[in-house]
Amino acid sequence: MGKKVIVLGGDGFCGWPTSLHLSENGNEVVIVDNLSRRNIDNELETESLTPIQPMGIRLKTWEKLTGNKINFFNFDIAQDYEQLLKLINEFKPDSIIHFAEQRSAPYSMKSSKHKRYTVDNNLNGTNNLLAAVVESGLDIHIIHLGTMGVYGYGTAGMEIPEGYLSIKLEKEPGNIIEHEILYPVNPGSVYHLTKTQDQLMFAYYNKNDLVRVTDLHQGIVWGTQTQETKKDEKLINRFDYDGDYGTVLNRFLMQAAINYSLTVHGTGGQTRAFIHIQDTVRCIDIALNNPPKRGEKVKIFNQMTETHRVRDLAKLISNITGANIEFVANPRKEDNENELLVINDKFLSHGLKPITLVDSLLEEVINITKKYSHRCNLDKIPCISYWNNYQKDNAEKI
Ligand code: NAD
Ligand code: USQ
Repeated sequence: MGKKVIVLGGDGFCGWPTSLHLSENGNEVVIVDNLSRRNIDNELETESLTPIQPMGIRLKTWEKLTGNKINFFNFDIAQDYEQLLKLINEFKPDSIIHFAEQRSAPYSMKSSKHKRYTVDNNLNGTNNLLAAVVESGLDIHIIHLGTMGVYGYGTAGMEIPEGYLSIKLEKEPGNIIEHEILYPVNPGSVYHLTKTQDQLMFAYYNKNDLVRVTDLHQGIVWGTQTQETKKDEKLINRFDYDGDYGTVLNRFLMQAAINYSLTVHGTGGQTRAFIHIQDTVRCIDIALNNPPKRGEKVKIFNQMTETHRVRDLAKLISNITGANIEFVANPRKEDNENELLVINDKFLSHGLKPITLVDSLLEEVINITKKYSHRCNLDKIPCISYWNNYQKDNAEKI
């Protein structure tokens, strides 16, 4: 049976295709978004490579195609607590899916203004949501989009578990005590720092108020379209390629399409976790239909399907497209090389059949990056947000 779902951040890259997927599957969907992501594009003087439509056109197109109505509310969940509470009290959702955060690591590192905005927006938004769910008295399942980055990107020397780590401590000789703790956090940017703090808020409200929470530790999302966004060009999803919001794989695909050298940071030895946008929406559907019980601790899933080293990704794309590879100074403070092994058994055990990079790369290049390459502004490609003055000076020397 369909559920009543509020999607916070439903105009964004992950939120929009998720809203359509859940609507297609018979759920009653309401979107909340303050359009801050579109305003940030105005601030940065860039825009999505794909021609995304205003919310009104997106929703009318969807209703015309499917007969399904999605209601939209434009307000700020970090500032407009009363409006959020009123919506929850009136709509009485079964679930709330929380995408509504500032999600770019480089944007969060641009200046103290951007650091403060990211912290204010992300932490207030998450706390407002949790406080409103408690104040409503309703037993609502919150699904949050967290990040693999909470674990940090050092070499753990072990497989990264799904959220929790079992530890044994020798209190005194022969007396071993066992605990299960949240995996120790190690954020790499102010943005990632907010996600580590989100985790604590979920753990606290879950313990104190028995709020049911699923936290999805997602890897880097690549690709653009899903089965639903492909139905009409007016439903097209956003594609960020600029130096702040473009993520590495989508940037490389776009760069290959316009014969721009692939911008590998440093040695390209950073290993990261990835997932296709179509699998993101499937995973959220699985999470929606497998909620934790009341009183159960926060359910954490690693939402990723494969890991790759950045320079290997560049080589793969270069082999397919003939693109040149350029090793540029790394604007970030991060390990040059790291190993990454991740457990993702929970989604696989629920039947997820991952879309792999090798199978779908070419489709993305032909149908998206080549098709819309005329919309690309070359000046917006370089990453010019530096993690600290050392990274900046170092980049300027090269
Ligand atoms: P996005 O910026 O495209 O979408 C976020 C949406 O939330 C935007 O439409 C924005 O306008 C809205 N929003 C932000 N703050 C808000 C507020 N205070 N009130 C109301 N609306 C607000 O980002 P995305 O790529 O869709 O990411 C969604 C979530 O998934 C984020 O929390 C992000 O941390 C997480 N995530 C994304 C990726 C990725 O590769 N894109 C990977 C892992 C995790
Ligand atoms: N990189 C390059 N060249 C580029 C761009 C990036 O080499 O042109 C490198 C970066 O230095 C980094 C890696 O690629 O080592 C990943 O960078 P990214 O921008 O693709 O991803 P990241 O900053 O980690 O953030 C993205 C999303 C964020 C999400 C995160 C998941 O923006 O919302 O939380 O992926 S994860 O990486 O698993 O933490």
